[in-house]
Amino acid sequence: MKTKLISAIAVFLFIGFTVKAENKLEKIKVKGQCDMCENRIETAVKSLDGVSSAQWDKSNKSLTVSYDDKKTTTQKIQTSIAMAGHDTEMFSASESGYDKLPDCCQYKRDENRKKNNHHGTTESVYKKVEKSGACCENK
Ligand SMILES: [Cu+2]
Repeated sequence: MKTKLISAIAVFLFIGFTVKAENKLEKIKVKGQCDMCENRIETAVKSLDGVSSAQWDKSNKSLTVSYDDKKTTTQKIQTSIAMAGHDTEMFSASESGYDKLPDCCQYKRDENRKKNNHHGTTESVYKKVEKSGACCENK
């Protein structure tokens, strides 16, 4: 009886570890300028379901994010960032989103940046993110 209980616990622990192992660590280039940007970017990412940590580095403009890839995707993460006004590797912020940023946050935009944002093919992701209340501006 006791051995059965112990093996049951062992199985649960094992499952626990495998679930944890599915956490994905990713580095994404995100444009930004200052500490306010850092706050804005990290808040936008952390508000998504499944994200366990987000850290944006001002000096190399790189976001390190850890997330459960069953609950969210890099597309959703980058959509959320673009919606907050910051260009990512995958998506660009809308002109109006960028213009809304305070002066100190108006980072230099890449002329060759990807022009796809939350229009066209990424529209569905955008809507999903918006419905889940991920947009930092809704808070
Ligand atoms: Cu800023």
